[in-house]
Amino acid sequence: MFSSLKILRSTRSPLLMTTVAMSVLVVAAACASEPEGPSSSGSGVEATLTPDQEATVEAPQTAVARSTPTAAPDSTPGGSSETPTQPAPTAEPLRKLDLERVFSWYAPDLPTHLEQSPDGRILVAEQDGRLVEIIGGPDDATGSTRVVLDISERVLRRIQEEGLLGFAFHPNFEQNSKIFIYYSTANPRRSVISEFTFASDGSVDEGSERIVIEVGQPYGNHNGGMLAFDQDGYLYIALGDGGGAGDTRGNGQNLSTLLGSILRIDVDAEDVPYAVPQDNPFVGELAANGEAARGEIWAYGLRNPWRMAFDRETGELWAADVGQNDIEEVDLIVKGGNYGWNIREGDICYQPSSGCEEVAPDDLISPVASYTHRVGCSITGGYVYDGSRFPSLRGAYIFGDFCAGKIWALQRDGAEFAEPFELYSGTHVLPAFGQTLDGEVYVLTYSPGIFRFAGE
Ligand SMILES: [Ca+2]
Repeated sequence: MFSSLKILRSTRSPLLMTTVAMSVLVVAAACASEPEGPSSSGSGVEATLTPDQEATVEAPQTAVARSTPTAAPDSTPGGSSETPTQPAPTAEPLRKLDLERVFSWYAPDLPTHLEQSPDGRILVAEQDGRLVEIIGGPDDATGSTRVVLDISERVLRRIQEEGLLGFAFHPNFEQNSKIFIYYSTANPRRSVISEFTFASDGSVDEGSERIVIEVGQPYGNHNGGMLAFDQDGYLYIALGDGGGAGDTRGNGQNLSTLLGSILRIDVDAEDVPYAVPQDNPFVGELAANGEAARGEIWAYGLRNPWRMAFDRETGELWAADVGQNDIEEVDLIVKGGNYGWNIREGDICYQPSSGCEEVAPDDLISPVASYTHRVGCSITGGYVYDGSRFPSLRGAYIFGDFCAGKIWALQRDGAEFAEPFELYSGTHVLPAFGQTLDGEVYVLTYSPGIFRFAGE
């Protein structure tokens, strides 16, 4: 699969810079926005819904009976040598659910991530640069919060897609108290992934920062930002295409740049900030431009993977890739996979806008589910539900749309994916989800507050 890298013809052409009328909705972190930077049209804000689009309610156009993306024979998601087992199809039908507010005393300011540490503490990332611990249970009437880290001084959030965008606890957190954080910073504009260490008082020692990797960002949008560790202890980093609109620099298909990719690195290597696992797919390969491929890349052809997560049971990696003008997509990420951007948006041609098959590699991987901008504006990836409160959701991938306020469950039967089921439709702005150690899924909103499913 990886020895047959194709040399792609340059297909640069003047971009169709579709300007979509703004709605009243806030454009946020994950929204598909147009250039912010040298070639900016000035607004930095686009691709929200027009009022008539908002009024359109229809079932998402989905990928029914899609087959599982195939990887090289020696590859399994997460790098494990074991064959993932698929959860048995649930016998219980899905039903519409409500959302109920939890941790009611806490209204996170622009939340981007919620995760529970291996020792049981629930932390929320606030985009301006704070890491907040929630003290108290979800059903408690009162509780408190504690800012365990505030790096807002070093975090850049000039536009709404920048900021503190993700964190992950080291797999050996209980031994080493390490946490990894993704944030945007300036001069030059770049993404920083750093290791920090908790102090004995339970706060994060701001002075403990060890920079693991920095990635230059030509524009402020499309930063990805999710961090997650696989079952082998490697850190995965979601990066967008560098921003602007339409990926004019071709980063999505360029294996010699880290942009437009999901990386897999070893953060525990001795004497170096990080190491490249030698079983990564592009180690020693050449990019189409003749330059060395970046060995850090695990998968590519991504525009702005806004949230990714491992299935705790199978080890598979799910990602939601935000579309440009038309298609929002859910991808099952496999080793070496090329997810098509900017040749394709979803599984339709983007550049060239027709006949892209003629220039596309034959191994582009289609989304396992997708919907159009008639349904929403910007996908927000979630988690494979692994909790006990809603047995019917077990094994389903939960995701939503940032501005449409909809949440879906994507079920599968082995390699076949069902049409996503609309679990919830409301007015919440949905920047992110979170999952706790018990497998329950939480919904982060700007409403404000943190919610969970209710009402089954
Ligand atoms: Ca794609």
